[in-house]
Amino acid sequence: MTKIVQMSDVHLGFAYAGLTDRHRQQQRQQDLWQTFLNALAYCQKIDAQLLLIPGDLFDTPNPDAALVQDVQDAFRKIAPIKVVIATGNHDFAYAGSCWDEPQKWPANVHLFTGTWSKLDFPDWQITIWGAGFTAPYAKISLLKPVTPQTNHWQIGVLHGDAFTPESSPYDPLTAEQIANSGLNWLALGHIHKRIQNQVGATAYAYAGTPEGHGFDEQGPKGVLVLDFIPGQTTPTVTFQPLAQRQYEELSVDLTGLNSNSEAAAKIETMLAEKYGPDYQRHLYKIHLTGALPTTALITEAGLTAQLSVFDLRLRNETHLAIDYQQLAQLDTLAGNFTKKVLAKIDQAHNDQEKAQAQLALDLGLRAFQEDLTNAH
Ligand SMILES: [Mn+2]
Repeated sequence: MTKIVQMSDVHLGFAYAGLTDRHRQQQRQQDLWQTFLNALAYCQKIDAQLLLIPGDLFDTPNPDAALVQDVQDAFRKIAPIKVVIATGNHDFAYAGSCWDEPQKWPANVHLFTGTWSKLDFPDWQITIWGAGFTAPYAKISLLKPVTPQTNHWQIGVLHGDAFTPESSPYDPLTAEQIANSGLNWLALGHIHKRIQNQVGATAYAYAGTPEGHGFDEQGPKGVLVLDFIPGQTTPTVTFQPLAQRQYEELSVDLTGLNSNSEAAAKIETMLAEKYGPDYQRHLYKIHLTGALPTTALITEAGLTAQLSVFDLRLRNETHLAIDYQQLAQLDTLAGNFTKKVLAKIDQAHNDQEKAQAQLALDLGLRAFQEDLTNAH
């Protein structure tokens, strides 16, 4: 049996500029590097023969020279594990790029930096095929069909877009093309989400990024372990989580709660239930929903101060527990104000306008606290 690890879209050198706090930004850069090293250590731990990296190992086509050297050293240390890299749209190969100095890459590393070609591993009954980006775009597909062989694995390593091939400038790969590729397995990079599929006799997967880069890359992240078992036509695939931290987005209903400490307690309980006792290490975007009592004193700053998590973004979508329609009938300042703003909410052109008007209504009504008490 041959054991292969598939990892893609690491984007080493990514700056995490979305985090404004410098320390958190640095921590995330360390996390990314640590996950890369952990993935290599994991290959050793499970005795993998090969590590496939289908593109975007680096975040840019001209990564820092020191980073490139560190990556080369890290790969050298895991020999005799073979590392097979295909360049992607972010780290495409060009004359003078880091890929262009083969003598600097350790002997256990093989690079696909141009047109479709192959690499034979006769002892393992494996041929690895691949191609690499040589520019930010590859409008014509880089994949070429190969001849299937019995008792021999044909494996492809490629950066490309199998999801919107009709319009993609990133090595478009149609289902038909993959089905006719003659490959048993196609290791793909480009989509940062973990996706596994099969068309015809060819199975393929995006491992997704091993460490998220932002809230558009949520949930557990890691690598794929591929077990090529004699007698099977496609490998057995297992997901191995490796990310240091996760990006998570959720809604918490604060209906009836009165204080920051009550709200924080409810959120903490929910996070511990969903993400385990280690929940504090993750990054959260939390939508606060529900109907708050008009007497509630819950503030974004106060709640943030009481919630100890690595990164927190709160979205206030709560409203006051008031019968707005009933209030709008009253000929009072609060009643007339409510009537006017309800009309604005009604006429809002989009959700954002609607949310803004709702917020204005609730802020205004808090100012009319006394009238509200009379109205109930
Ligand atoms: Mn990528």
